[in-house]
Amino acid sequence: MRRFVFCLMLATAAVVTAGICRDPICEFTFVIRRARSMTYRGSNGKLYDVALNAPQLQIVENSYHKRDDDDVMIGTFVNSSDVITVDGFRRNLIVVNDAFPGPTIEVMEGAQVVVRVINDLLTEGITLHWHGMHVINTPWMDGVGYVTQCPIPAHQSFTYRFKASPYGTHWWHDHFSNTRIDGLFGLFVVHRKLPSLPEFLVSVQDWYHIPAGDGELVSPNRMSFSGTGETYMSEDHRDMAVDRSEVTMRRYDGSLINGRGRWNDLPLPLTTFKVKTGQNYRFRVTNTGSERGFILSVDRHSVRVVALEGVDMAPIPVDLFMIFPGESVDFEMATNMSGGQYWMRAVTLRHGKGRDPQPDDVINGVKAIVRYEDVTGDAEPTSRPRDCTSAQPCRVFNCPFGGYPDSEHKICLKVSDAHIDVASDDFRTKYGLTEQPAVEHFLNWNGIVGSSVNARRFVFPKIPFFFDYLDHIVSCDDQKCDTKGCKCTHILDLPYNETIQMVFTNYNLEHADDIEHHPIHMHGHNFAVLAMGYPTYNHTTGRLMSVNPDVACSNKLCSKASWRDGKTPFLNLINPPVRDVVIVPAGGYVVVRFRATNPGFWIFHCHLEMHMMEGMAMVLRVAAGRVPRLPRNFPTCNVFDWTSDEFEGYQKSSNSTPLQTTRSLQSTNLHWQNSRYFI
Ligand SMILES: *[C@@H]1O[C@H](CO)[C@@H](O)[C@H](O)[C@H]1NC(C)=O
Ligand SMILES: *[C@@H]1O[C@H](CO)[C@@H](O)[C@H](O)[C@H]1NC(C)=O
Ligand SMILES: *[C@@H]1O[C@H](CO)[C@@H](O)[C@H](O)[C@H]1NC(C)=O
Ligand SMILES: *[C@@H]1O[C@H](CO)[C@@H](O)[C@H](O)[C@H]1NC(C)=O
Ligand SMILES: [Cu+2]
Repeated sequence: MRRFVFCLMLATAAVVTAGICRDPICEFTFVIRRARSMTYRGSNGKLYDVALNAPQLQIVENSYHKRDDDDVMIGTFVNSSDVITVDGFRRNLIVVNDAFPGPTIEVMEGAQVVVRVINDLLTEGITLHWHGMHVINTPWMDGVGYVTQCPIPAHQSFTYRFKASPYGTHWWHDHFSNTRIDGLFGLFVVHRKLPSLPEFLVSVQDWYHIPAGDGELVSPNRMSFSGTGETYMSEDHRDMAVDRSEVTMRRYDGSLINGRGRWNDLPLPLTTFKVKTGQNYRFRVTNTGSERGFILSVDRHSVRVVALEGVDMAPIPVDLFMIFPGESVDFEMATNMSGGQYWMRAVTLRHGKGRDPQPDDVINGVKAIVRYEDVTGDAEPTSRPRDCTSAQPCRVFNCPFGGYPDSEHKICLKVSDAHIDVASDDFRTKYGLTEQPAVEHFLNWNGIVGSSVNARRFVFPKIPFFFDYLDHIVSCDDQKCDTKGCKCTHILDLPYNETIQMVFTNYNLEHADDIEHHPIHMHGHNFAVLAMGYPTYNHTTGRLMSVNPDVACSNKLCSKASWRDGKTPFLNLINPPVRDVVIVPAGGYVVVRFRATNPGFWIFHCHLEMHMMEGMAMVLRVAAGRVPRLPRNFPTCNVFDWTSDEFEGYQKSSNSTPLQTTRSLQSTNLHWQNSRYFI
């Protein structure tokens, strides 16, 4: 089976619309199963390990297949397109329709998208979330385990059906546990009109050599039963960014562009984008990774950021831009070189290690190749990144901090420096920019009491919110939460069609050293980004000095806050950018506004996988009275319990009464079964 990357490699300069479904109903079937990288299935049906014998892949011995057994396959060379190479490390991963990453969906805005999901995993339940889709009128199609649906059990099937809206650069991924980081994801583009430029889709991600389940098991920060901490670095060894924020606790293993990278510089195939001179190209980039943001650039080319999550912005010329997990950034690039080949670079924010990070020569990242037509042969680019100088400093978009040390000659642009390309009256009404917000919520996202929002670590309900969930959640004890922190099912009510202003803060006054930026993702809505406030930083070292003074915390955990002296900072109410993920700077804030027009239960969370799993999430209960009814036969999942008397009653009566269904047992004993949704 061909992998997704090859579609990209074959894409040429012609405007590629072949992969776009233009029908009013677009149907897909996803068969999800586990596989292993760096293995090859022989024509004899056996699965063999392969290794690089540069430049080819060769079948090698392992404990099951030995040359001594006269296995004639050992030592033969295989075509790399028949092997999921990834970065050359052999591990258990997830394939969808035999592809890693999973298939891309490309449809026109407004199409009905149908995805039949067949869960052929051995044991795990899954759900698929259509990241960026608002699933209007069908909020239970949002694919969030125990929020909008029961997980799809192993060996079962579930069909998602929703309207492709809004248009943009999106993706889809598991949203029950953390299997998206094993490969259960793919890209998802919704076109408003057929592309006028040739396009490339780019997935950039960090990649770990320990499967997701094992990674979770050893995590020292789980909601319960903290693990032993292998693959988590002590503070002295953690990757730190230039402002001294922590990149992540997780040990770096590697990164991939469209599923390809190079562990230990193994000369494995990289993703190649074939271009022609004198064209304009659109690259739609999504960070599909779990923990690390990336800084992207293309050697010898300057790029224009033209869209965020695929929503068009006034173009911003930059040399580099950052992209954090969950975010999408589209850029355009003119191929104005006469020929040759150039590196596309994606490097993490690592600047050094430990609490006092000094720059070293470790560069964590991955490359892809931009290759002009004239290039033949196998040689790779020798291009170098542009030097940033005082005469010609580099412009960097989407910084989570105020700036770099002056000596680096890099100018930071905030996401709020972007502008929507057409700021119509409709646009301003849609995002509530023409009126005072009905409510304003301050939400503090950080690790102040473990990963939390306003010191509340999210506990998932035991049944999805579309059922009678109230007896199956852990209510928040506000007094306790605001003084000591807590674990609870944190719900925020938003009234229908009101203008909501939110201030995402990231203030950790308790541990001023513990700083980290969080990409916050809202389901069901996107929002206008009206302002971003950075902390102050030292222009010599680049390090964070003090938190932004605009916000005043009323308690130590900063779960209650307000504008200092009632003074709101400058808000762009004219032409702000719109997105559904935004990075919240450590020691700073972001102000967003939207209208709560989509009734449902929407999870709202940090898109760093570990933080999400550890409780940095909450649920927006939008227009509770207007939430649409579930469709017939929507699957239920139960908390089953019965008393010993009931049990004994069954023992006694079982000889005399005919077989009862469990349904009649449950409906007499568990009151939540009386839900109007129960079928
Ligand atoms: C490897 O497979 C690809 C895709 O099927 C094919 O185009 C290519 O010619 C093959 N290479 C070799 C050396 O057989
Ligand atoms: C290509 O365009 C970039 C950005 O506008 C410019 O800096 C560079 O000099 C151009 N290169 C050539 C060969 O024209
Ligand atoms: C929401 O409110 C706005 C502003 O009052 C109004 O223009 C719009 O029609 C309302 N939308 C709905 C769906 O009620
Ligand atoms: C910035 O850091 C440098 C080097 O550590 C130090 O000398 C200087 O005093 C700092 N500046 C401020 C304003 O703290
Ligand atoms: Cu986070």
